[in-house]
Amino acid sequence: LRIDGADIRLVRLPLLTPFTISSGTMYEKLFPLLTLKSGGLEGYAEGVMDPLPDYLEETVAGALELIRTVFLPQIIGQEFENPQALHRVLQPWRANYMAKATVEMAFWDLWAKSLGLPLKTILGGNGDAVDVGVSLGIGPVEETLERVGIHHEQGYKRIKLKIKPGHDLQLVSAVRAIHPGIHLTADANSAYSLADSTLLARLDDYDLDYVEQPLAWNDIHDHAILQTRMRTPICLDESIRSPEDARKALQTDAARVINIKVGRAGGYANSLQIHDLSAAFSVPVWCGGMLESGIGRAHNIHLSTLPNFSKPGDTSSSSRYFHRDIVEQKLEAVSGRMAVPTAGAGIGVTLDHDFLAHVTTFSESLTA
Ligand code: OSB
Ligand code: MG
Repeated sequence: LRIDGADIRLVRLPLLTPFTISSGTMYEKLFPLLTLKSGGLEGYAEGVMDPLPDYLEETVAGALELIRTVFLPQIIGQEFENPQALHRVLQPWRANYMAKATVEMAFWDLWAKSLGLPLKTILGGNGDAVDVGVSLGIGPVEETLERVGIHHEQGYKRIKLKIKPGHDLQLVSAVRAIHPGIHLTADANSAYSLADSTLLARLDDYDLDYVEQPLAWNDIHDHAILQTRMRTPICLDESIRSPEDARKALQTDAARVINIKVGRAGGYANSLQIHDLSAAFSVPVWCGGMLESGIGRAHNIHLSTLPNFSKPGDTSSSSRYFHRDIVEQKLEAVSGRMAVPTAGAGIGVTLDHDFLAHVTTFSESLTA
């Protein structure tokens, strides 16, 4: 499959409500949107990096520059037999997993379309819908309790609470008191250190499915120590970006659950390996999210159909975040299930070009 050209856009989508995690607040979703072209076909993907290096170290500005000036010139006009061949070209560059993922994911969509198959099929997945939960940003406890009630009522399969120092045990205990039976988790986005072990171990009283990324974004070692001090399973998100990261975490019991975000982990080649390696260690995985638009959500849903994605993902209804999305299909959960999009082959969604033009702040086309 020859890559004839590409469109790279910068898209700015307003968020319906600000989203706060331990490291900061997002007021809008700014992301690079990539189209790779071959013949009459187009493959799509979006980058999940933030404008500022607050979740991980990549940034929108840095990634956009790297994709435009290094990655795309390297692959446009070139022939790739399959996505692994493209992966081998990008893999030698150090880190920059989110920028690499953007390019690789768009190629997987393009390749699936060239074969006339849904993306899930070439990834090795099955089924027409996946289980999903919601991720609730940091806010007043009363308001969070109300939102938990609404989403539980809607049938979401798991509620994830964002926590940070000073906004943790009291919140989790208040939610658990009202909802003794629900699947509940907490995500700290790296807000704690080993010095907080005693506090973190008190989460054991609330029967969480897991606690997500309590310690540093680039740590594995301290998570292994923390796991010896608490019963609640530790789930790693930020720390797992490659199969090597996953192996080290699995071997040392630093992760009893892994959150796979294909956009964080360098793309599907890495994500599939992390998925398989976790399965070999009997460690379940689930599909995280980064408040993606419909393009990234469609990718996430297809990935979630793989067999070891045995816990609910974070791909909740698009309408929770955006008043209008850039894809023509409605990606809405029904009773905690998200249907796999099927509008054509590949990721199964199509761009709403009218709306996209309104929210595009930069656009460039490259050809061979
Ligand atoms: O850690 O999973 C995270 C959003 C932005 C940055 C980091 C995270 C999140 C979420 C939201 O939890 C998941 C979603 O609804 O897309
Ligand atoms: Mg997380």
